[in-house]
Amino acid sequence: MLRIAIQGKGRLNEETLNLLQEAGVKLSSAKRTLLIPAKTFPAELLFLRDDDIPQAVADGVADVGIVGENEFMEKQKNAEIIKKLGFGKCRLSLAIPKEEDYINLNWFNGKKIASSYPVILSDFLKKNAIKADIHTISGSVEIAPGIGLADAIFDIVSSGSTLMSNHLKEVETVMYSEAVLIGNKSLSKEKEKILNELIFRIDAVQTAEDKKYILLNAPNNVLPDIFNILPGMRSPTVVPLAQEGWSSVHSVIDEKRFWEIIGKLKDLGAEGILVIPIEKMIL
Ligand code: PRT
Ligand code: ZN
Repeated sequence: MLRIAIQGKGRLNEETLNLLQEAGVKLSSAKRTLLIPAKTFPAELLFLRDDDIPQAVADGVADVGIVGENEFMEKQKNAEIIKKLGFGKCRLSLAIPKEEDYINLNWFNGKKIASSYPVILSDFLKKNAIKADIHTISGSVEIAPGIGLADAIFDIVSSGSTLMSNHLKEVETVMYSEAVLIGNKSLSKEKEKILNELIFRIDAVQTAEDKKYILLNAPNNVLPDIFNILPGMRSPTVVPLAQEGWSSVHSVIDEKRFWEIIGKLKDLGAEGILVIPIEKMIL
């Protein structure tokens, strides 16, 4: 049995549950108690505040956890990052009042900076030989300069709209973050085996996410050109159509190259193009 610590409420909760569900780790009960066994996988989910997840994993209260990389870095606990998960993306940045002139980091010398991430911030300041006063607060950091509590802030930024509505501007990005799977450093052989199965499944979900299955009809004389555009996993599948001289081609394409590929296929005379999402993909 593998115990997985996840955020009970908050920004990462829903996407974490979605990812686990797509990986076949479904909950046996919809009721939100602290600990819920999974129905179809030898795991149980422990719902915690994100702040407590790194410690729980380091101490072995949980075997693995899903938490923001920022929170993991801040807490400095003895666990390891196993995998980046591609959601909960944000950055940790320094921001100052909009009207201030800013040339470089020296602006922060002698200033007071409000933050919920004092460890990451002091490490960054030390590396850059800046001497500033860190004022640690646990929430509503962005209002600190406006009420005279600090000269600047160091906080999570996503779209930037919170900074804007508090008349602040982002001047330095210190780290990029996303949700990560972290693990205890000394798992038993049995738990390691379950974890490897979980990683395999998460990989299959993630690989499928940026791929599409494509089907199209094309005249046989343009097939070689179409194969050049559609490499497929090994090579495309080709099925002859009832209509003489035509084939149906099936393949997998990268979401990123989608519009470029579709345009080229149309130019080559492909017809009846179908594009279908892929749920899982095992390479
Ligand atoms: O209750 P618990 O302690 O579990 O949760 P929490 O309130 O401490 O954390 P929560 O749920 O707010 O965030 C969990 C994690 O989500 C963070 O540690 C980040 O890794 C990640 N994340 C991703 C974010 C954001 N994006 C985000 N935009 N966390 C917070 N924000 C906040 C930010 O603090 C700021 O107030 O959103 C505001 C900025 O957003 P923009 O879009 O206006 O720039
Ligand atoms: Zn928290």
